[in-house]
Amino acid sequence: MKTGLSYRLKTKALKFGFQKVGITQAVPTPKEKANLKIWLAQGHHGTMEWIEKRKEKRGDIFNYFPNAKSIISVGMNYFSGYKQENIQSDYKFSNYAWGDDYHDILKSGLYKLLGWLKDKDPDVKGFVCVDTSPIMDKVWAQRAGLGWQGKHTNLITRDYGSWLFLGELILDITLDYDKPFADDLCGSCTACIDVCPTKALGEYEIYAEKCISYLTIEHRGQLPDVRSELYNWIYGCDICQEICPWNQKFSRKTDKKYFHPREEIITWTDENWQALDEEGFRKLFKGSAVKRTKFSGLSRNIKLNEGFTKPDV
Ligand code: B12
Ligand code: SF4
Ligand code: SF4
Repeated sequence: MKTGLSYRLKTKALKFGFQKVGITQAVPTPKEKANLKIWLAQGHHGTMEWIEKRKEKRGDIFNYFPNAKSIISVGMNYFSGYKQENIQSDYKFSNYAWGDDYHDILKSGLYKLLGWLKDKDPDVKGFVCVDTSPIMDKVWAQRAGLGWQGKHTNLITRDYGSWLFLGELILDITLDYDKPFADDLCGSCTACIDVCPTKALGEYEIYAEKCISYLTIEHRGQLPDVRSELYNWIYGCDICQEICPWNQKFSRKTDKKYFHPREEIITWTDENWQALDEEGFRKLFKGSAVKRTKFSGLSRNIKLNEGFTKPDV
């Protein structure tokens, strides 16, 4: 119904800066919960104890928000059009962190949406989630019809590829629901699995403990001598998404300048990165998601990659 609340919420979400939006019913997710538990039991979370600690919530939305009825799932395109080749340095830096912190940007749009709804019905209760809440963003996005989880495990959309951030507004009211995205458009392709230099991918499964993104961002403290395993990446890794035909064909440039690379990301040489100190780190990454590694994490990654010859991947 084009005049109903659900329709108006979706129109507002698009107006507040999201490119993709869908609504799904809050339901138990026993299959995903079971997969999560197996994945944890096999140790694929590495040292990310925070996933283990809140697994009951992550696997079952009602353990997080008992009155949940509906989930509005949103996606925001962050593809800036720049490529790794545009970066002066041999060090590689994941494109999702080139600009401003996506958590703040998506949350601001979702709070606007909640505010708009509360103006109509002050009794509505809602939770805004972006990445850090103990729920599975990709699972809800697929159920809300945004796209499918590719073999590299990221959510891919037909119209933007996978360069999208995900977020949710969980509500205690009933809405009209979209159809889940039922197709798996990976087909017989295995490009992401084949290209991953550390063999961190099975089909639709990630062994995070081997993933460069995990090693450079999430692993705290000293890394084993993984010089050759970081493949020059000093923050995150984009290899499996760069190779994906859906990104090669369907990425669309965002006009949002806050996702474009900060000037230093493009112009800095290896020597500039090697000379980065704590004060410089704080200035350069103010308002950026890179804060997560702290200075100690990023400088550890830079040191581990020193003198490493750029491989052909
Ligand atoms: C933990 C985490 C990581 C970990 C683990 C990655 C992962 N796939 O779980 C690490 C640090 C490695 C990571 C890396 C990245 N991340 Co991350 N991450 C998360 C986080 C916080 C939780 C994901 C989660 O629940 N993992 C648990 C595992 C079990 O889930 P899963 O891999 O999706 O597994 C499902 C299926 O694969 C399947 N499954 C699992 N095992 C098996 C086994 C078999 C045999 C089968 C058939 C199925 C199966 O069932 C699971 C449940 O449905 C989410 C935010 C959130 N709250 O959801 C962001 C999130 C997934 N990350 C995101 C991003 C952008 C990245 C990076 C691209 C960043 C970068 N450039 O470096 C990389 C991508 C690496 C990759 N190939 O996935 C985005 C992805 C957006 C999108 N379009 O999908 C999210 C959604 C954050 C956001 N809100 O935008 N991330
Ligand atoms: S992000 Fe890099 S290391 Fe991790 S699975 Fe993808 S290609 Fe492999
Ligand atoms: S590279 Fe191929 S298999 Fe991997 S996610 Fe993309 S389409 Fe799917």
